[in-house]
Amino acid sequence: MKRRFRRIFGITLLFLTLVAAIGSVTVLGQGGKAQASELPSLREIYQDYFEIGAAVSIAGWSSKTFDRHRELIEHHFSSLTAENEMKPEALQPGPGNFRFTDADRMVDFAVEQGMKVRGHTLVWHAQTGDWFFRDGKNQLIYEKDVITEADRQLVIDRLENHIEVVMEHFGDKVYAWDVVNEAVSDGGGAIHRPDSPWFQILGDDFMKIAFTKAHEVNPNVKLFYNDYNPEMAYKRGRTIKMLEDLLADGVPVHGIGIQGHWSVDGTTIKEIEQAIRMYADLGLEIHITEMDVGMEGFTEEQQAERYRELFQLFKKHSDVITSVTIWGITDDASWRRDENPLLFDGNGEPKPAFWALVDTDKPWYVNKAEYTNAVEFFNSAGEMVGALKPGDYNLNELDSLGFNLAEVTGLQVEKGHLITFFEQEGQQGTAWHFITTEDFAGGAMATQAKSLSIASIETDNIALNKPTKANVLGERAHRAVDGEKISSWSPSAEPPYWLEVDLEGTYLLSRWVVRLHGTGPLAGEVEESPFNAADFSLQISDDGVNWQDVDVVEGNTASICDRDLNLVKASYVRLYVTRPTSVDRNNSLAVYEFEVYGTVLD
Ligand code: 9MR
Repeated sequence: MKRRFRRIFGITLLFLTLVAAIGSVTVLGQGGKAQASELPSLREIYQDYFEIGAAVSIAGWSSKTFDRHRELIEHHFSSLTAENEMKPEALQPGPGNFRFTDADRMVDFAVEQGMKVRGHTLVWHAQTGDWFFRDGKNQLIYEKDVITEADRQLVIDRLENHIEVVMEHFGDKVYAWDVVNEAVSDGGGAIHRPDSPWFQILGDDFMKIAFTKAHEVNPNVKLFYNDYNPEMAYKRGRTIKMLEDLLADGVPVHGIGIQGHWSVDGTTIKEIEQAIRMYADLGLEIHITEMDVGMEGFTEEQQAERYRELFQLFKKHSDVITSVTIWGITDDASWRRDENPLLFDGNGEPKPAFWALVDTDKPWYVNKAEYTNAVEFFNSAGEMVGALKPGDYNLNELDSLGFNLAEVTGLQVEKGHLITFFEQEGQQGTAWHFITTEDFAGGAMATQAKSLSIASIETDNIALNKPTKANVLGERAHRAVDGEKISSWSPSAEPPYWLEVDLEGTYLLSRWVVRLHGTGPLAGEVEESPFNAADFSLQISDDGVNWQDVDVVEGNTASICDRDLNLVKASYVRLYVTRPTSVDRNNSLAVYEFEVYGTVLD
């Protein structure tokens, strides 16, 4: 069959020279770069859920994303935070020496664009001039053996004055302030971090003083306590205790800012969700204030998946999460630039992570293809000469072509998509499918195809309840495809063991999952176990006789093995296990479920 594809596709592209630049045929300029305003707008997508914000840098000494990426900022965000320009060091570098120029530029722009502004931050141990903490003799008060009442009062006056001048300057243009940033300790028994000069001089009173003053200056403004890791079990007990005490004391704290400097793995969704519930139970509003997801050796696709699951969580809790801010615009200007943690690359181009947020119900590549292209056509020089979005096309309707398909020698199909050429118009008759350029020789379709369609691939579990065979314990093999995660196929003899599924049709396979020993009730549903199958492979066949490996797993200990496939065609699949556990001489295999995802071809 594959050989026939090749022959047919030798003529396909000649035929496609008739395709016209109407409907969703896109003709792209050099490099195929899209304007920011042509992308779906995150601001519109999230308007019914929460404010979607970005941190921008404005000042000459910083990365100036505010000026460099104005179009992206306008298009995607409904809220802005100054990455550095509203910190004490920037606004009041010396006593009474207030500098608002940089921050004002951003605030004026936000007002013009109908955006909200989060103020960051009034009181912090970092990026704060040490003049705040010096006495009349220029001595650092927190280094003194004895801190007098006069010392304390001096620092309180400076704190209150800073809050007053800054909040009065911005007025209601700043609707929420991070009043205090990062006050909670990372370890030890104490609640407050010991290295904060505010704490060293004023003890925990500084929190109450700051929030009370801020509320007095502008009662319209929402007042936040902002920190890193307050969602994590190690830190949230202390954070909750601190906030509970403040609230019990009548201190006007309205919300918690969870910074959200995350990575692709690490803090689980469950842990974050628990924290969201706990803070909401205190009656606090929740802002995600500084989100970024470092890649740290993971792929852009994995990063996109993580952004997707985090935003799914935020949407689920959008009754209490009222704002989500991404800490920067482009990777090159991020404070974590080595980890490329943001939605746009250094050229301002959207990454998979951006596409993941466009619709969190779908994988990023499906979103991307719907808005840009699912198939790109290349000439022999490797230049893109045109592109098509998902849809159905009758070839003879597409005249006045914007690009010449006669010169097309290759195509690139977006992950999770399939281009199918049909013998007849209206997507009828014999069909020929492509998923990679590998099989695509160009040209040969001209005499045969009259229509084409481009679609994203459904991913049903196509092994579910299909006929099974196995070399050992065959009468129980069906338990691995019955959709029940408590029944298993559990051969215990001499490996190799194999279990075969007749798919009863021809499919393109995109993913396979095996739920092993550790997923079972007896093992206690653990994530890892040496009793999980160690070495095994997925094999495919056209006839149930001749088999070939398409994916090989070695040294596995995970309880769930979940792997993507580079779309392969098969009518039969087989799980082939050569090492049933990682434990010497233990040959007991347990497969609770063997799932294969794909789309029907015939
Ligand atoms: O992103 C900010 C970076 O440009 C500054 O150099 C740095 C200085 O401390 O502060 C960064 O922003 C921090 C934020 O204000 C508070 N939470 C942690 C952020 C990342 O360090």
